[in-house]
Amino acid sequence: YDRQDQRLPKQRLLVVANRLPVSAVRQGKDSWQLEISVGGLVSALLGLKEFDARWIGWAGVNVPDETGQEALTKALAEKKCIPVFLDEDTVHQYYNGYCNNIIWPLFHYLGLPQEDRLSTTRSFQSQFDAYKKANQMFANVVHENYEEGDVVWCHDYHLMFLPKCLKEKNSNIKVGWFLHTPFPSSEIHRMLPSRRDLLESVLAADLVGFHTYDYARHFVSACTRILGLEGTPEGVENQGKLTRVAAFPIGIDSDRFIRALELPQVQDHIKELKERFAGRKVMLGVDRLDMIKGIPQKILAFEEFLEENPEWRDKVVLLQIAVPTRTDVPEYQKLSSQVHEIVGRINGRFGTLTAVPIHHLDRSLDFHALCALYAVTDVALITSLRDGMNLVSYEFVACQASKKGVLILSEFAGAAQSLGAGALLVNPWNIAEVAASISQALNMPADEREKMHQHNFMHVTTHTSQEWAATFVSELNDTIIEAQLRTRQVPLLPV
Ligand code: ADQ
Repeated sequence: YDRQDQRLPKQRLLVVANRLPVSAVRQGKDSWQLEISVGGLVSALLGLKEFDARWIGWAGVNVPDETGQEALTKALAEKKCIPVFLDEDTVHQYYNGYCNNIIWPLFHYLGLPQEDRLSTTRSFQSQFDAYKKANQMFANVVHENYEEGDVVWCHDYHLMFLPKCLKEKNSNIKVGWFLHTPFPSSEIHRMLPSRRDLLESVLAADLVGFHTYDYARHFVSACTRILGLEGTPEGVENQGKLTRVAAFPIGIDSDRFIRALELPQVQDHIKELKERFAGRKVMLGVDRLDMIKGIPQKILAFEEFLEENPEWRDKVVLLQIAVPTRTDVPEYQKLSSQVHEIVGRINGRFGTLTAVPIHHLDRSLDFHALCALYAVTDVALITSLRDGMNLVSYEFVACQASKKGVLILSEFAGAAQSLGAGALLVNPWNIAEVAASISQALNMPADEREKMHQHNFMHVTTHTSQEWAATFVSELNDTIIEAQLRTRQVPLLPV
């Protein structure tokens, strides 16, 4: 299949992710408003233009009645989206419970929930049952929409049970699974009571992908240590079946950002921001409000920097844009109040009647406003405690062609492996080190900034989300052809 050859039909792709790229808001009995969701997965999958792609996922809303379901299905069809309807209890146990309270923190090295241990063990099982049930519901919708030859691409930790559900019903379906979070060291993964089931199910896929080589290696070690299987340079071998395991570092649609900077409304916005912050260096953080993003640690490091460098106090501003997510989970509510409290304290301590050192916004910005902010930034501060990749670092670099600002990046973000040589890498837990990096970044000579920027810009513009998706799908097709050749024992070359 040659993607360049326009005469060939585009490859049909069923992209399955927990959430659709749009969220649905009910307007009436049978009318719906669709809003684009914010998040790394949505941004990344904008790179699927080369494919005839359909999305399958949950629309983020409970729709118990048939009239509502029919109307929503129709509205979503226009966006090539197909809904999976999950009831409230399943969402609570599967999504809030097993996905967000168990797998997400564990895969980011934040451990398992510890309070009320005995009841957690019991509820753990019911949450896992709900997880399997939800995955089966996704599988049912895939089967209903599947056409022969389709590639099914399953995304993320919510759907680790899906490859098995798909293959059980139809072993010929081409199934790929990609993880957007880190895959932790096998020593961490083995804490999961359901560790075997999840690994075995993922192995039912033909191709398993991760952002970095390290995550892929951790996955293979988990399979060898926990399942006793054999790891090979290609992947994992299970009873004669090879599951390919490889690294596919994600990227962004860099052209979209570069082009946006030329738009008059973005230029106006840039002008406004420059006037607003004239005479001050701009530091920027853009994150979903999540404990993995290390927002409190970042703000404390900024405080330490201001404490130690009084000459900078009225010459620098930190803009922290933190879009709230998972707002019904108590830990996230706690995090939000913690961040507000620290910001209030620092602004009280170092602010003046006319200026404050930190502007903290807890909301989502539209694409053009975000591009303008990236473009006026002098230093981007990304201090994730763990992060699968981190696309904000890529977006910042794409918008910095004229400013050539500095990227301070956590060594625990997957992006540190691709942008590390063009960034100041930090351990986000080491507040003093982050504070020192802020000082180094603000004082960095122009030629050094230029060199670091060029390195990153080259990477971001050549490793795009389009390239990422095309490589994954083409590798999946190749894997299947190789497997067919192997099992039918067809000689590769005529003898
Ligand atoms: P996320 O944890 O969501 O993604 P990230 O990769 O940084 O993290 O992507 C966030 C996306 O949301 C970016 O495109 C950013 O522009 C957007 N965004 C964040 N805050 C915003 C705001 N306030 N307003 C508007 N837009 C905002 C997960 C993993 C990551 C991995 C991605 C993709 O956790 O590690 O890089 O998936 O695989």
